Amino acid sequence: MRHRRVPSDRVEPPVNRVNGATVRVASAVLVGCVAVSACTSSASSDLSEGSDSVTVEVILTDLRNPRGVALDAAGGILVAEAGLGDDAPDVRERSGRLTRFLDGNGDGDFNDPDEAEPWFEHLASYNAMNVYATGRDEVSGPSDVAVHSDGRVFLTVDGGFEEFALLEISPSGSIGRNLSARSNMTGIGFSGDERFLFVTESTLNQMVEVSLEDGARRDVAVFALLDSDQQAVPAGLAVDPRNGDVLVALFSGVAQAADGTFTPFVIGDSKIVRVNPDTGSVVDEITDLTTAVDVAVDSEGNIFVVEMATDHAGLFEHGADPADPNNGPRHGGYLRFSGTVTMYPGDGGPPRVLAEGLDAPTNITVSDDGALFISTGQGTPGRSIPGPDGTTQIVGEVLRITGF
Ligand SMILES: [Ca+2]
Ligand SMILES: [Ca+2]
Ligand SMILES: [Ca+2]
Repeated sequence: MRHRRVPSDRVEPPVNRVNGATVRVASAVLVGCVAVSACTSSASSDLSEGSDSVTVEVILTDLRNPRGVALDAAGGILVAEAGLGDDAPDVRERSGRLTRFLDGNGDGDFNDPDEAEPWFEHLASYNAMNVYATGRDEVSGPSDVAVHSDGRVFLTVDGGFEEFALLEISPSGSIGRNLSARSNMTGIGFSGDERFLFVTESTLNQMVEVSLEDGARRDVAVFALLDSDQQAVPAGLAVDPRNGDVLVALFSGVAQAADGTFTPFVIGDSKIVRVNPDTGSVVDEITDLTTAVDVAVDSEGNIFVVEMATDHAGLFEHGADPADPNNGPRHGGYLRFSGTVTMYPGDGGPPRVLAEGLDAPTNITVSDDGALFISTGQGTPGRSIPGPDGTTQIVGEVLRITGF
C-alpha cells in the first residue's frame, strides 16, 4: 500500500468547491460558473500560478443521473444516464439513456443546441429505495460505458430484478450481443490488449473478466468483508496502464452496529484495492476512505479517487416516495454536497484534494490528455435537497477538472 490517508491530507491546497452556485478555485481564481448554465473554457483564461491552477468546469448540465463517461476518437463524450429512477411500467417511457455529446461550436462545453446526439433512450431506470426499502435515494439504470479503439462501445445496464446487461454496440450504433447478465455491473474497463473487459459485479462482491471474442466470463476475484463485517460492494474500476492491474473502489455496504441497528456505511471503511487479474490477488492500495465510488489512473501512475459523500444523512422513512414534489428538502441517504476528488500522485507525494463539496459524484474518467471528467448529482432529478446556500434541487452534471 503506497498511501494512507490521514485527516490532515484534507486541508492541502488547492481546494475547489462546487456548491451548486459557483465553482471556486482556491487562492487565485474565481470561475464565474453557474451550475444551471454551462461554463465556458474562456472563464478560466485568467488562471495563474501553474500547478496551483486547478480548474473545475461544468461541461454538461440538466442530465438525469449521469454515470459512466467515455471519450471517443473524434472528441465526442458518451454519457450513460441512469435516468429518473421511476421504474416506468411502460418500457417506452423508461428514462435511462446513452447520449453522445460533441462540442460543435468549440466553446469548451457540450451543452449548446445540436451538441447532443441521442444514441439510445428508454433504457431501464429504477430507484433502489422503492425496491429494497433502503431509505436512500439511489437510482440505477445505465451504469458504465467504454469505447474500444475499433469503434465498438460497451454499456452496462442495471434494470434490477435480474435484468442486467453488458451490451456491445457496433461502430455504426446497433446494439448487438449481451455479453453478461449475471449481476449489476457498475464499472468496466479494457485489458491492455483490449481483448477483454474487466467488470465489477457489485451485488456479488466480485470482479470478473469477459472475453470480447466469445463472451466467456472468468471469475477473477471475490472481495472479502470489510473492517466492520460489511460487504465490500465494488463500484468503479480502472486498469493501470503501467502493468495491467485493476484498481477497484470498494464502496462498502450496510453495517450492523453492536446494538443490532444498521448504518448505511461506516466512515473510513471504504478503500481502493489493487487486483492482479492473472493471479486474482487483492491488496489494499488506498485505505481510510468513505464511500469511494470510482477510481481512475493515468499513464504516470497518478490515482484519482471519487468519494460520494462524507456521511449518511436524512434517510427517507419506509414507504416514502423520493419523487413526491411535496417532500421538503432532505439529504435522502447521503450528505449532499460533500463529495470529493482526490489525487494520489504516482511519485508517492502526498494526496491532493482536487475538488470537494461536489454533490453526490459517482464516476470518473481520465482522458488521454489528462483531464478528469466527473459525473455528479446522484438521486431523483429535481428533488429538493439542502444545499450550501439553502434549498436547491438535484441536477445531474458532468464536470471537467484540469490544471492539476
Ligand atoms: Ca459547446
Ligand atoms: Ca456553450
Ligand atoms: Ca469510471
